[in-house]
Amino acid sequence: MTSPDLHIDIRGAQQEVAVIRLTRAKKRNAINDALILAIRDAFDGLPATVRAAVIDGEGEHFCAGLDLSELQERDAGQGLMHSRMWHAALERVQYGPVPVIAALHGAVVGGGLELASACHIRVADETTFYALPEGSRGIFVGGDGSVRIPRLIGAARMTDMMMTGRVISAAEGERIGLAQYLVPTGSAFDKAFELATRVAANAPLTNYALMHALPRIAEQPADQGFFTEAMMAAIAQSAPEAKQRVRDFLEGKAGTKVQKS
Ligand code: 1HE
Repeated sequence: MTSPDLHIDIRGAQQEVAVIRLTRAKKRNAINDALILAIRDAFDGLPATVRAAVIDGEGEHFCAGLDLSELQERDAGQGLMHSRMWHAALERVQYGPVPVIAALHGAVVGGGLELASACHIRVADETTFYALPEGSRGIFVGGDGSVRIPRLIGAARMTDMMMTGRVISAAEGERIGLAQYLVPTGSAFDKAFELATRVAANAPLTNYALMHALPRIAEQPADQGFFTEAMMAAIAQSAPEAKQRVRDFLEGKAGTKVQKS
């Protein structure tokens, strides 16, 4: 499924980065059914040469969440299926083929925050603000928000956002864990792209472990987590690429030392 509201651009030579852009600025990148399906299919359709992705939004805002104009006519059964459709799409973001960096600015609200929460790294510029207006619209989150957002900021903060309509500023969002990076106005995309380029140069198996093993290990009881970690570590270090990278360090090859930034 494609949508005129989603633009995909593959950049770079070897380890490519996909730039996935919401292009529905007139409606503040509100996500209708066609757009959520296009987001789902965008990740499945990425060429194997792509190693990381950046997702951002055209115009003044990252994303105004669910397209409320489509909400009016749904009954309970349709509402259930609609929410499950969002789950399937955002599952492809979090557990898809490549790490995804969100470049945030302006409104990151409702389903927009759910989309951002499914990404692996969030970079926010100073215009960013976060809200969950579902509370004031008489609805509930339906795009994995009740699962992913408490894992970022805790259930108490999410309850506050939904019950009181609290709007979180860019600075506060970085402090409480909604974004890992806070950057000057207008520079979120550049920073996200720079990070994606760096992430794309990692060994693919390391990125795979971070995307697929780490969140599962974090949910396991410690004893099981330790065991899963050992299995993942053994698989990762057995890859020829890992052996080469370690050899490069031991031979003092340029650019492999940890540097203070
Ligand atoms: C929309 C939507 C939308 C804008 N659905 N059409 N999300 C919300 O409750 C957030 C609703 N939106 C807003 O609060 C504001 O639009 C913004 C703060 C994001 C931006 O404000 P502003 O002044 O720049 O834009 P605007 O004038 O409010 O909106 C411009 C147009 O976009 C306008 O349409 P127009 O035809 O009159 O030009 C708006 O109607 C339209 N628009 N946001 C539909 N969300 C998986 S479940 C997830 C549940 C949720 O996400 S609920 C939260 C929904």
